[in-house]
Amino acid sequence: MSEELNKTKNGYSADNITVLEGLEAVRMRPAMYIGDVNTRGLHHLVYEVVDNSIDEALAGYCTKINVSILEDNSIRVEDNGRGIPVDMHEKEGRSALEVVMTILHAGGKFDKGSYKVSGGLHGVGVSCVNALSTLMKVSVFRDGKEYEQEYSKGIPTYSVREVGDSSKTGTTTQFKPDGSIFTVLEYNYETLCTRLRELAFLNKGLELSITDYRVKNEDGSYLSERFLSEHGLKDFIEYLDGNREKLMPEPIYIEGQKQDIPIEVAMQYNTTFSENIHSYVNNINTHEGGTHLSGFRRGLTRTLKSYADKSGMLEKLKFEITGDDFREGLTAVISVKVQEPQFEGQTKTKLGNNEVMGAVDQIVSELLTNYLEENPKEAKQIVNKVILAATARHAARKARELVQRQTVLGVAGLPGKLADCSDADPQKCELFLVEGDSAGGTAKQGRNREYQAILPLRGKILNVEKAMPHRVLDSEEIKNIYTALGVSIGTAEDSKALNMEKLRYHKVVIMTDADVDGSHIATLILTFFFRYMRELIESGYVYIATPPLYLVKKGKQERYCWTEEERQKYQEEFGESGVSVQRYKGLGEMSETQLWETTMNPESRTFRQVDIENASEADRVFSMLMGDEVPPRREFIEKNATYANIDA
Ligand code: 0RA
Repeated sequence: MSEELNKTKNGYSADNITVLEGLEAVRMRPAMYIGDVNTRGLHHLVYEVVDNSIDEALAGYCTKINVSILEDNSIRVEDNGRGIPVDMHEKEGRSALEVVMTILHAGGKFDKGSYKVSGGLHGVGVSCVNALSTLMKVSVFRDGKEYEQEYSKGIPTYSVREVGDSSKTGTTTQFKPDGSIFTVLEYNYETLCTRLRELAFLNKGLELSITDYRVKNEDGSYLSERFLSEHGLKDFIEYLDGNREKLMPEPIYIEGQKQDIPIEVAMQYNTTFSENIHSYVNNINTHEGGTHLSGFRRGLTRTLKSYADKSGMLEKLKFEITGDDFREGLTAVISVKVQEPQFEGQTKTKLGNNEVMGAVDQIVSELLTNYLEENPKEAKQIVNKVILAATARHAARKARELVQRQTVLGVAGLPGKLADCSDADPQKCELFLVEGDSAGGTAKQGRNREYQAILPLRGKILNVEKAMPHRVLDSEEIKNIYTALGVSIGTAEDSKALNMEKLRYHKVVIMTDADVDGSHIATLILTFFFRYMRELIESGYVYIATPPLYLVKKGKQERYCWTEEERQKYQEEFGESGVSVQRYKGLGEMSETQLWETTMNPESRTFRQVDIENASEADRVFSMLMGDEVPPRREFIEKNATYANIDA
């Protein structure tokens, strides 16, 4: 027990007991505080610490934040802010620094009502990160001095001490996540880059950098990147839409303050058919939208509608224009900073504050009206785009009505190619989307027909990124997928609304060959789910099967291998002579028993669950993978391909 915790006569003061109980609670139920104890939670620790530095930047005192991944997967976050105060905290009877680092929700004690707006995972504060770290060290530079304190599992190992003189100001926090809590301890450089890049766009002028001390470049320097955005959300839009054909030379940019709420919006129309709106509150992505998003939609619809009416361009149109039509091919980012945000919804990512709706609506209406008046050429292009969208939607509705009528009349039924399972409980049932009829046949033989259904897909499905919505609905293979699932992919109001309660399988498994074509097909299917059935992914129902690449055999011994390294290892464990290696080029080369054992049997298979860690990045990557530009796609594939070596 540390000296700090033994300073009262009976060993513990009431305050200390509170601290211990707080830390204990976090360690007992970490997932309640940080979401989960897997990769996601591990990375959230970093975001939590960075958020504190972002707050200091929002207060106007910090311009640089640097994140380092150290060799042992410890994390160091440095900022050049004022430094966390180290003086005695009157009420708590200990250093303010120690209070911040050890007491749950301590953040608010300093900054309530002043400037603290940035996110945090659940606003739990850095003390949670501390509680979940075997080691944490904070160095504070202020008042011409350097101070420090260290902790183990959240408990100080010594009182705040002065280290020496220093002319700089700032805070440096270093921590090592606890291996007895987290299932994964390895940090992913790209994941952290994506969040830091996003933060740079959301906080223009703030410099964020990252260095990975585990990886050296060819010139001996460490892998590192620096993110600094001069134009904020405008740059964000350029980044997101880099691979799409734009309708106007520059994004529309709206910035201002209404009712003390800072509001920033950037938007751009492109020639695609999807709507990509990303909304943020205090730098947190509000996946479920909320009042700021509603305000934006209202302002946008009303302003464009009124402009289009006045322009006379709608006169020849024989049907009504709906809100959806104004958002087809629109990429937009909305960011608001709210003092006391109320988060609602299933994942607590829906803004509830009512006052924000009017504020965003007003500012969007005002500034967009100005833009349309000042840029008649762009304005006309937007209205034309809206008319095109309305026309396509009209056609799509007719196609959909036909499908629905067929369903009612029982004409459509389940797709003929579907080998369904016998159990009717969606929770138990799995649907395998299999590349090709031949592999489909093997899978049918190998499966457990009680709860595993097979739908063979003929080669490449339609690239939905490039097709009009009514063509998507009409495409044979896509129709097979959504009718097998039992859901329709749209209603007249919202082309993305799913009737999930009808979903027939709670595991939808993409099973393709382990080669370039196979991953292309998997990407096409994922793109379709992402654009038209996002809820399926968000609910955690989408999986990717991982068939093995090799079978290494010697006599009666057999090993399946999923990587090149595994193959080498087993070839050497088995000894070189008399070893045979079978390379599976496709699912069809496996016997039904092999396919069952390696890829389909719940006892032995490995599925990768698909999730959307970062919606804006997922959106960008899909537009790039499925778009027209070749160089960025090639670069992405070279960086991420697992199969490149064996197909070469
Ligand atoms: C409250 C007050 C003051 C600084 C901070 C918080 C602060 C916290 C963090 C966390 C990471 N980096 C930080 N930098 C600053 C300063 C009050 C003052 O100096 O008057």
